[in-house]
Amino acid sequence: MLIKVKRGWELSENLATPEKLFINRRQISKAIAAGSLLSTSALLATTYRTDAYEKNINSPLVNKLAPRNEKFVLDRPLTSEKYATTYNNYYEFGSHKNIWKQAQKLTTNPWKVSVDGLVEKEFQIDIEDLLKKVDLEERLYRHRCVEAWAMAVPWIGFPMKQLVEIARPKASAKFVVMRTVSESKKEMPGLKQFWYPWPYTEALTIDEAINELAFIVTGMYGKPVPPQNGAPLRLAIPWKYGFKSIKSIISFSFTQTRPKTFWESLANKEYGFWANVNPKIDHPRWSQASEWMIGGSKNDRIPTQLFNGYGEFVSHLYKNLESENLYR
Ligand SMILES: Nc1nc2c(c(=O)[nH]1)N[C@H]1C(S)=C(S)[C@@H](COP(=O)(O)O)O[C@H]1N2
Ligand SMILES: [Mo]
Repeated sequence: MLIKVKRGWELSENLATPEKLFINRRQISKAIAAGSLLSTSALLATTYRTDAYEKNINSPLVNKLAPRNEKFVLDRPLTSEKYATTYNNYYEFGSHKNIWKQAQKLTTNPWKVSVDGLVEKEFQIDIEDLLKKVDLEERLYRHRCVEAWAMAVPWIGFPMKQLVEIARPKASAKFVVMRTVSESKKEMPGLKQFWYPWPYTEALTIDEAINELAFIVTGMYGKPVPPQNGAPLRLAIPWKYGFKSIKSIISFSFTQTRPKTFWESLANKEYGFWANVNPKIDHPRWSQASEWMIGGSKNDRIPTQLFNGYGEFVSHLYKNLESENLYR
């Protein structure tokens, strides 16, 4: 079998399909010896996936490698796991990209999630019990950081709509506000930066939260999501800038009024509530017209798309909101 990849850091979408888990490693070596274009890093990524399956078959966070939902397709190769898990934004661990080592200190077991505010009945639930109530699946999503880097990731998780159904919000609830764990400055030294409005919070309207794209992530690359990417529970909201995809969530609070979230409190001219991706609306300090893929070169630009290319799923949500600052 001949596997072509464009660049070393890219991994063809095919390589991540569950069937390919069972590629015989000797066949791969032979293909390389025979001069196919398979690069070392693509080979590694395939191996990761095989290992992921073998090692994590019993983790409730990935449920034997949840089946892929084929509805969500990419227009570009997957980012290799190495880059997606070592180039991160997670300010609780530090205000730079290289926080992955420090993040290993995060205690994620046990993990409880609170559901409160305007719901029929407030409750707390252990993540293992929550996972028994939802259906895990794999989705390939693009991710676009407001800083103009991007990635394409195979997430495992469940539709946020299922969480909203379990929460049973009252009719008066209009927003769902989420909060990141912020218990320990020892585990999360970034919390010592007192000028940030900790804890990290983010929010969506209920209509956004029940949109089929809104996804609660528990795994990536066939494994439980690692601490640096938001273990054990984070969002993936692919049509909005990355800061909306809050990590390591400990509570879902239902409210009637729109909250001021972390980044909005810090710099409301730069980071608003809606934060939908739009190549035509620049950040006050840089252009949003294009993006670069992590693992690649900053000079290798891809045009950014309205709603990050997910308009068919979400543009209707914003029809009557033209007076709002929807793209920042
Ligand atoms: N709690 C918390 N969640 C967060 C952040 C953060 O600093 N803290 N950074 C956000 C930003 S700006 C981005 S781009 C994504 C990055 O996710 P990744 O590291 O998995 O790529 O996480 C988002 N979620
Ligand atoms: Mo971001």
